[in-house]
Amino acid sequence: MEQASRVLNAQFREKIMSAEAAAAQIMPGDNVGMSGFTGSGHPKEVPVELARRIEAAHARGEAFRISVWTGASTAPELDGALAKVDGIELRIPYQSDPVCRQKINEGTMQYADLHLSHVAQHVWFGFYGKLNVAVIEVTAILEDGSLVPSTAIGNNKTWLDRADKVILEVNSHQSMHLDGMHDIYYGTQVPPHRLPIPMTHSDNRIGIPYLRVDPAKVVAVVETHAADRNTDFTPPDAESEQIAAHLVEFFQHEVKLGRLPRNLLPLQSGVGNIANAVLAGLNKSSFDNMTAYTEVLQDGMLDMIASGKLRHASATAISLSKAGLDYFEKNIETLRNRILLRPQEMSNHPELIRRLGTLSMNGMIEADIYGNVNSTHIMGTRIMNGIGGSGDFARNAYISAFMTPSTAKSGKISCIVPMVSHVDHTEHDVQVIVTEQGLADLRGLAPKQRAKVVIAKCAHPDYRDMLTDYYERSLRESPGKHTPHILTEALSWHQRFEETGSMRKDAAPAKPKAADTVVA
Ligand code: 0RQ
Repeated sequence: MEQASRVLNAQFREKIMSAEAAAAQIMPGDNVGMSGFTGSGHPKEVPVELARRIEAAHARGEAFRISVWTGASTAPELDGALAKVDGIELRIPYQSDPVCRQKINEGTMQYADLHLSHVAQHVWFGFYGKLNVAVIEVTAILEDGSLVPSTAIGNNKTWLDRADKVILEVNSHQSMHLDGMHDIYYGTQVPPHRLPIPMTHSDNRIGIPYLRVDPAKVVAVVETHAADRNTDFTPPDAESEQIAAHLVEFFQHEVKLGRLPRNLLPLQSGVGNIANAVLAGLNKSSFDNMTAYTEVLQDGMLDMIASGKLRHASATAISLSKAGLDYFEKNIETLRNRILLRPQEMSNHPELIRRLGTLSMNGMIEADIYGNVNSTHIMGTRIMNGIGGSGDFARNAYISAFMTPSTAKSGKISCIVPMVSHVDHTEHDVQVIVTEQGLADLRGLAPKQRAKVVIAKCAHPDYRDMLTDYYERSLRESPGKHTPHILTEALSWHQRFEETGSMRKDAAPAKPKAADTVVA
């Protein structure tokens, strides 16, 4: 069906062209700032055409790679398409695409894994060089040239302000109901001119509903009609339900002690199935009138709004399943005053997270007995996704919790280890660790006290004795008794997994691969 054009401004209408013609404006070596955050609001056509162009250039033997800056993760038609043709030189600040991950881990793509709150300000400071082009999806361009943002804001404000050239994708698939649900704050300054951000509650509006752009910089407007990634969530399994139950019980306990208000404090929830299960658990709990100050609004939060448990949610992106999107469209009149989308420099701002006092709940890959957390690297060297916003929240939250099942890969990996193989969140930023086994409240505990609680509450029974044995021998043999370790053994569990496919002590050694055979 022919869609009515959403480019309502005459000056912008003159710049409408094909995605192919727009992609031709991007040059080898360019730094390109694209929209997109956790599979929503990313440009749908220009990156695909750019990938074709890059592929053709490579076939002619010409070098053509760009650096891709976004809000967070995108989708196969952006990260996937560009990575597949080896078109990305450097990727910042977060990704979760399988092809990207493969290229990064095989060493053919550079990836700088950044705190999401750092990105906009570092670009303003000039730390990453010049931003040559911005490619931004919007929902509509209004008569006066204002841009109605899409399902994700991410770093779009900064890209539009800083880029030399701007390409706009106007996606008529995005709901016009989004108009009015955004809050773009234009008051940020660079030091020494910074002022306090005028927000005291998570539902405060402090900006305007529209993005703005200097029309002189806009080199192309492309009309698209395509859906976001809209990934379906698997229903909560027993393990994630247990994790959720431990957290709900912990919050109830904190309320009883008067350390949390009855409606809690603004919730921040990470991405993925466990995070959704925790939200489902909160939705079934006795808590009411809750709020959220988070990055991504997933189905779990929508369900909480629908049930009336969540009064208001502030985020930078809406990332829903198809069913969630359907619900969003049908119930927009109720939802519109309960959701506010902000730039990620606001959703992840340390000043605001600290002031509002969020309850932060993020996934992790592993934690060690002293409470250090690895969120990003498999066996210490292979990137999974990235730190995303977890560090912004962990360091500044009222309470920072990290959660994981106690084991991975059918029990062959313990997610509680003697020493993490990569550190994203240090012991200083981790107050609570939760697995299906239980919850370790580490607040105010010294390292040796922490180790005992983490092993007792969080480790899987199959690994508890091994951890206790390691800890007790460390206590005897470690030269320092503050954070005891046997350094030659601290990472041996990971090494054993690499060699045998299991962290268990009784694991049979793997057969040597042909390439590993030593020829005398
Ligand atoms: O592997 O994909 O091969 O099945 O890691 O693990 O259990 O499905 O967990 O989807 O909740 O993701 C930390 C990655 C957890 C996520 C992480 C293997 C496991 C599986 C995924 P398969 P699960 P989740 C706000 C906050 C950082 C960013 C963040 C993440 C795969 O939460 O990216 O928090 N966090 N942002 O089998 C080896 C271990 C393992 C392991 C799990 N110990 N060793 N493999 N796996 N534990 C949002 C944003 O910032 C945008």
